[in-house]
Formats: sequence, structure tokens, C-alpha cells
Amino acid sequence: MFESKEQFKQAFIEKIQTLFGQSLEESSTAAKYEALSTLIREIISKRWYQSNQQYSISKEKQVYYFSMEFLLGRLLGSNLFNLGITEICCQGLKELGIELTELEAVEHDAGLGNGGLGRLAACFLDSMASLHLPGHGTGIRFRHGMFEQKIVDGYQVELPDNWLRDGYVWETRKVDRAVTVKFGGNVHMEEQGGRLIAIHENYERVLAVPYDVPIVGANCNTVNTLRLWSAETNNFDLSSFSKGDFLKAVEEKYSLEATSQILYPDDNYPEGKTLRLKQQYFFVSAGLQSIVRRYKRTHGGSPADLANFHKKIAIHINDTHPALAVPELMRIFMDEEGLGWDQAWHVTRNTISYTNHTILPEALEKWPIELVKTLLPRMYMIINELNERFCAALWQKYPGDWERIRGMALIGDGYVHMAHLAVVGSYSVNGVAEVHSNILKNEVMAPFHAYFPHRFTNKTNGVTHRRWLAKANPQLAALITANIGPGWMAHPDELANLHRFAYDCALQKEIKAVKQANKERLANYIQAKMGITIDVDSIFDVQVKRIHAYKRQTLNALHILDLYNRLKADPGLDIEPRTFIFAGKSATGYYLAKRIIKFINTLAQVINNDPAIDGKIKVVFLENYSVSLAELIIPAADVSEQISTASKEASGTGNMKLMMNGAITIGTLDGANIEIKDEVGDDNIVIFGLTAEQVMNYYKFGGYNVLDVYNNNPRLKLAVDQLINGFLPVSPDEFDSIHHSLMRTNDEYFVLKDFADYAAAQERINSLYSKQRCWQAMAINNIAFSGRFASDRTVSEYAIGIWKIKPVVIREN
Ligand code: HBZ
Repeated sequence: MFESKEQFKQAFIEKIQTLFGQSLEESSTAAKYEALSTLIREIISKRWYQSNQQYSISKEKQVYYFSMEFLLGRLLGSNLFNLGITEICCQGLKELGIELTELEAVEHDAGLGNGGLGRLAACFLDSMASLHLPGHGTGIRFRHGMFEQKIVDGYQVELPDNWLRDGYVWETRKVDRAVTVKFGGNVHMEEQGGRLIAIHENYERVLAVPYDVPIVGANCNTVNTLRLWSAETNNFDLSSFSKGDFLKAVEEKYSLEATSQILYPDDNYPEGKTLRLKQQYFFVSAGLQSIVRRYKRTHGGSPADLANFHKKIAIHINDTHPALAVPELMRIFMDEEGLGWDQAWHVTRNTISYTNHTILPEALEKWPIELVKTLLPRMYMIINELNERFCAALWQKYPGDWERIRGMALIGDGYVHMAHLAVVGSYSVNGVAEVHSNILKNEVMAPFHAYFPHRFTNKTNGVTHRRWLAKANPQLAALITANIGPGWMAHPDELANLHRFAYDCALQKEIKAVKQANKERLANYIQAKMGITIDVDSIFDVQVKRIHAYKRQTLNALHILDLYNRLKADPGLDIEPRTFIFAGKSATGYYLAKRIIKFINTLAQVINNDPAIDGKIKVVFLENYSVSLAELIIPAADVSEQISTASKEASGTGNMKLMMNGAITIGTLDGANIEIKDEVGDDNIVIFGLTAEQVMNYYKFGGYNVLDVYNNNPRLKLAVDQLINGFLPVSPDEFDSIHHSLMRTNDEYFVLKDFADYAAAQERINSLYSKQRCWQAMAINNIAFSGRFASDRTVSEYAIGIWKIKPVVIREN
């Protein structure tokens, strides 16, 4: 690597010359970005090669994290950071008159995910590499990632994300590692040499080509691999061609390649489209084929060798999207490697582990039998056999209890139930926060927990503090290091040493100054992007996440409307000035969520333009929330809104990113908020609302009396009425759907029920903020007690408790 700034500068200038035949002065910002990234990639490549070599030689167990989504964001900055050369590059570039941040901004976000689930996968990759763990990702190279969101006249408009348009320096196409994936056709069994063999005919063949992205560990030589599969066809349909049907040949080519064209932008609301099932099988089959091929090279390919597969390979499935790994691994073992059913099942069941990320009933994946049968006939046969065997075993244990057996079957009511398949086909099932794992065990998956009591565990989520603290908030990181030393970077628990400085005047002042600088940075962005001037001395109150009824942006918005009403009625109302900042995307077909976006933007329009308010409150909806935008917003937040209906948010991870940047959580006792509260203590968090138990009890007894709550709270009544009484400058029926969801369908998410308590909690926030000594101490304590929420902790729990993998320290040679 670079021994000095001088050496770096020389290498950088040379790279521009060799890549573009240009001098530094002649090159564009984009060219400079490309040159820098290429230079860095070359450093990475050497370590990548060494890592692969040493993994092969060591023959240690490897884990593969299968996920439909990897929400990586940008890689230049985090690669520099993990290589430990940010400073040398930044200073070297400065001397050449270049700002590193400007080059970083050239990179298109790899937005290959919807939200928490996809970003978690990206954090886990970072942690695995940084903990020296042999762990890799397997996913899809979507040609178009999460759509780009524009806000036009207050509405969300979706534009295609064309992130690959300028090429992607971090990937390497490995055409020699391509495999084929088969769809459709028919399968029959034939006896050959005394064995029943599955014969698959008339299928459609898609070529799966891997693109490998290096995953660089922090301060170590480890470089792991994220393998993203792309659907291609290697030849036109020659029979159509020879018949002169050129159009048909082209049509087929594009239809096959469509498989990896687009990420479905639905979080927690699967659309059940054929193409999505195709995507799932596509990457699962390609990924498993390539893992088995490598295993055979390293450990031998006889049936006896393959019987030890699970001792060397762990496959983790990120929610049920890759659950076809269960029947596909069975197929490979039986149809391609000659193992018998029992042996194949033993190995498969001991290879796969599963994380559940949601209990929302509408989000549990199920696929129509007919669709599975036609698109994936061999998968269907195997699932059917698994189902028969599983139901027979249940019958042994619960003779006559049809009700229970029906509820647990893999196939029922015309569908294949993917969560059932995932639980039955794996050796470990985990939830992502304590409360969520308990709900899985005791409610949603209670019969499975009774049958497989040892299979269920909890692994509370975490996020990489390298990206979300050190890189996103370098000034804060420097301040922390100045006070407690640099050890926290490798051991985030050491952040707890900050606690004793919570009331230290000097530190409080400095923490506040850092926050102020981050707020100014965000305010400048908002000014430039939206032309809105915001008060940098106001409280920055932030709710950034997908727009979803259960996340209750509506509760936040109704409270803002109420605050506005009160300010209008009493201009002298004593409140701290506040800027309410929202960002987030709605699924394209999610009507209610789209109206919620319009509602927030309508409030912004009314409030921001009302001189009577005197700028005391402002509302901003930032368009196109992404990893990079999150890195700008989160360090600037004072208040973190985590206000989901208790029991609905499996964990949340934004809550963790915000706390480690010193924001104070206002939240319900849901997901990881509960554990955040346990870590920081009651004095450093503001909790309100129903508990998960209360919510679930209400559901059991048919809900609560909405009218009672509405009629007995005049402030709430006014705000709810204003949705439909012409008060807002929109057509009178614009917000009918929101009003309807609250008043006519029994307020499924308890927005009205929690309103009064939420408003009281907001007053506590207000009064705490007015006591700055106390507020700054809270901020410091939130940073101090965020160590538990580092993904390094989560990933090492997975490594030890589930995957049983050990670190392999990569040596430079
Ligand atoms: O996974 C989220 C949970 O809602 C959140 O509570 C948790 O912290 C996070 C990580 O464990 N779930 C998702 O983000 N889910 C999806 O994005 C999703 C995407 C496609 C689907 C279903 C869910 O078909």
C-alpha cells in the first residue's frame, strides 16, 4: 500500500494517465473517481486473491449468506476506511486540489434492497470480513435497483434506477464460472441401474453469470466475496433464427434476461408475481450449484465426501426469499450427486439456517401451488415429498389433531408456505430482537416451537459502526477517540467509557458543536435541493424509513398538525423550535402509503408558508431516501422517531444508527427499542404507548373503541377532522383513505389510541431539550451505550451460536 502521501499522489496521477491518456488537469471529476477506485481495487485484488487461496488451503468451514437484497450504498469511502487509508488519500488529494468527498459523490449507490433487511445484509458482510470470518454473500445483480423517488406536487413519482450506466468498478464478471438454471418443462422418474432418477425435459435454460464484488475487512487482510448473479443467454434460439424468425429469437433472449432486471420495490408486502419466484429460484440454484462445485474441488466429490458437506458449509437464508434453497440443495444432492433421500435430507437440514424478519401476516410469503408446479416442477415434487413426510411425522406425534397438522403443513389452502418450508428445512430459526423472537416462539410459530423447541433462538440486529458512526460522522468519531482512545473501533463495547464524561462540560460543548456542524451540513443540502431555509438551532426531529402504515408516519404527522393548531390558537406557546424531517419510499402499489407522503408534504406546504407560525416549526420531506442520504441525515438528528405499533417492527436498525450518532429516541416498546431502553436506562430515552402484549390482546378481543378515544380528545378530533373537512389545500377526498384507515377500519395500528401518550412524550422531549446540560448528557449516554448494537456483536453471535465457523486470519505473503 502507500507508504506516504507522495507515493499515493504519484500512483493516482499515473492511474489517470494510463486509464484515460489524460493529465490530472485535463481529467473530469468522474475520471478522477474512476482512477482512484481502480487504484484501490488493485490493492484489494491482491488481498482478495490471498484470502481465497488461504481459505482453500485451510479447508475451514465457510458461511454463505443468501439474500435477495444487499443494500450496499457506496463503496469507495468504506473501502478506504476499512483499508485504513482514508487520511493519506484525503490529504494527498487535497494537495492536488481535490476533495475526496467530491469524488465519493460520483459513485452511484448500489441500491439493491428495499430497507432494513437489505441493509442488514450489507452490514453483516462488513462485519464478517472485519472479524476475519470466512463469510460470503449470494444475491442478484439487479440491472435496476430500488427506484429513484421524486416528489412532484407532493406525490411520489418513481423513476428507474440506472446505477450501472457508468459501469461499476467494484465488480468482476466471471463468465467462466457461469452455471445454467432450468425453468418449466416436465419431470418424470425413471429407473436406471436400480435407482429412480428424475428426468427433466423441455425446460427453458437461463445462463447465470456471476459478478463478484470484494468485501474488504477493516484493518485486516481479509477480503470476502459478494457474488451477484446476472441472467443472460449465451446464444439466440438458433432454430428460430434459421427459420428466419429474428424477432422471436430476440424476444426470447430478453424474456430470459428479464429475470435479473428489476428489484421488486415492496417491503413487507410481497406481490406474488411469477417473475419474483423466478428470481428467487434463479439465484438460489445458481448460488448452490457454484458452492457445491467449489466444495467438490476442495473436499472431494464422492457421495461419501458430500455426506460431510454441512461440516464445511453453512448456508444462511435472509428471510424466506431464498427458502427454495431447501428443495434445491436436495435436488443437487439427489439428482446430480447420487445421494439417497435420507442422506440428502440429513445434510440439507444441517446446512441451512433461517432468519425471520417479520410477523406481519400479509408479509409471510406463500406461492400458489399451480405456479410452483409449472415454473419449478422438480422443486414442487421435492416439496411435496417433504410435506408428506413431515405431516406423517406430525401425525405420529399428534394423532388425530388435524387442525394442528393443517396449520403446520408446507402445502395447504392451495399454496406452498415458505416460512414452514424454511423452519422444517433448517437447523436454526432466529428472530431479530428479543421481543420479536418471543412473539415468533409464543404466537406466530408456536406450533413449530412446540415441535422443534431447540431450533429457535434470538439474534438481536446490529449495524456497522464503521459506516454509521466513524465514516458518516468523522468529527464525532474523532471526538470519541480523543476522549477514550481508538479501541472502540474494534471493540464498540468500549464506547461505554464515554458514560463517565456524560456531564463533562468540555465534552458536552464539543458534542454539541459537532452536532451543530452536521445540522448545518444537512441544512445546506436542504437549502440547495429544496430551497427551504431551516433553523439550525431548532430540534432536528427525524423519521427516516420506508413509508408503511405500521411505522405510523401518520401518528407523527397528526401530532405536527395538532402542534400547528395549538400554535395558531396560542402564538405564545412555549415550545423549542423544531424541524420535522421525513424521508422514505412507498411501495409503488401501496395506495395508503402514497397518500401519507402527500399528507406530510401538504403539512409542509401549509406550515412552512404560514407567517403566523414565525418559523417555530417546519416540515421537510426529503426525496429519494437512500444509504447515502441516510449518512447525511442521521448524524444531524437530535430526535429519533421509532414509533411503530408495538409488536409490528421486528427490530428496526435505523433506531441503532441514530442512537450511535447521539440522537434521543422517542419510541414505543417495540423491536430493538426495548433493548435500547435496557442499555441506556429510562432516563435516556422517551417511551410511550401500548405494549406488544396490550396490542396483541386487543387484537384477540376485536380491537378497541375508536369513537370513544376520538370523542374524548378534542385536539385529536380536530386533527383527524382536518383530514377531510377542507382545512387542507387539497381536493376534499384526497385523504379519505387515511381517514378511513383510522376511523372506519378500527384503527388497525392504534394511531388514535396512542396519540395522547405520544403528544405527552413529545412534550417531555421539548422540556428535556430546553435543559441543555441534561440533553447533552443523554446524547453522550446514547453514544456510550450503543456498543451492543454493533453488527460485529451480532455476527459473532451468529458465527458461534449458529454457523459454527471460526476466524481464518489472512496473512500477507
Ligand atoms: O428487516 C425489516 C424489518 O421490518 C425490520 O424491523 C428489521 O430491523 C429489518 C432487519 O431485520 N424487514 C424488511 O426490511 N423487509 C423487507 O425489506 C422485505 C422486502 C421484500 C419482501 C418482504 C420484506 O418481500
